[in-house]
Amino acid sequence: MINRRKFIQQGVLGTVALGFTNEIYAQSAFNSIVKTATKPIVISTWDFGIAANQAAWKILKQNGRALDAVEAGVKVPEADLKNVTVGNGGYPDRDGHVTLDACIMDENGNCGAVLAMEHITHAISVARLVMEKTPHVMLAGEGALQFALENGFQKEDLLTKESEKAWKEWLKKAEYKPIMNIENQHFSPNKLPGNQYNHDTIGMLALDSQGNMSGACTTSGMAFKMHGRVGDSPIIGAGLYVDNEVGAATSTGVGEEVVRTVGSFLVVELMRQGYSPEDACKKAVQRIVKKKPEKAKEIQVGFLAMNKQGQYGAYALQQGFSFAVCNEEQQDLLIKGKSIY
Ligand code: SD4
Repeated sequence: MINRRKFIQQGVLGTVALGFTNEIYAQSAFNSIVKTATKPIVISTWDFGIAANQAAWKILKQNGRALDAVEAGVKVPEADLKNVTVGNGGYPDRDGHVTLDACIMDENGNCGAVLAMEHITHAISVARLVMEKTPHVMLAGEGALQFALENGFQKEDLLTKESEKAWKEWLKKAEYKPIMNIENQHFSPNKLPGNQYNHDTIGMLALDSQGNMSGACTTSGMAFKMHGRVGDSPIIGAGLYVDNEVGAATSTGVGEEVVRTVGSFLVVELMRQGYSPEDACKKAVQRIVKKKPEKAKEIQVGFLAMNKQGQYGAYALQQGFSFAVCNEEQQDLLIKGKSIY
């Protein structure tokens, strides 16, 4: 009760200090109080987030650390051979190499990433080791693989028969030209009817019972991309950002546009200004539309965010974005993200 009163007072002071209308701040303060009760909580992008959240939940429900939860969670789609957009079995680049991008960030602002790394299923675990065992934040390509092998990971062939077949089909007509947004146009494994768009990077955000937040993001990136292409997913601030004082955000979709707007950092900074997670995601999506109105109609970008109180939200450019939520009350909630178009 003491905490609750204190929070409301801070909310009112915040209203004055930040210059927001009472209505906006009162609304978010109210929601925040309600959501505080849901801690611990984990959320993640797309339908496959449900299974990933379950793995994270096993750790969170035993009062485990959010960092351990997000790593365990995203390892599920990384290991799923049927998933052609994350980890082992992901579609290759135009030269037939499966190259993985991943990053992780903890409650203390520590972070690690691997870029365009080949031959290791659990890119997220290598990213975590970069964070914990090196003085660096990012390792790329051969260097990332070398580091993984030095730390006990085994070299694997990540190109499945199915992915190889899809790549060879693509080569027949594509003239070796990568297509932006290709998941939507030709090869989405979960192709949606009508004008709905789909992408499939997993971004996961967790708030643990200690009140600490962490996030993880992992992908095989855009299918049939140029060799060496890196998207938003392993870039701290673009594909993922965590600020334990404010909240966390992650992204999915055409990474180039997310990098251009430093999307996840933008979402967290908007939450710092007092926007709810959903409104912060919407503002970030609107920024992309404003900068490139023509392009924005053609591509998908989605943001997912959670604030320090466990309040969450998402927004996408196009229809079709979904995210999964897991806490004590609801184990496998799937929410359809709102969208601009
Ligand atoms: C990227 N954002 O590499 C990632 C992957 C993605 O559909 O979501 N692709 O741009």
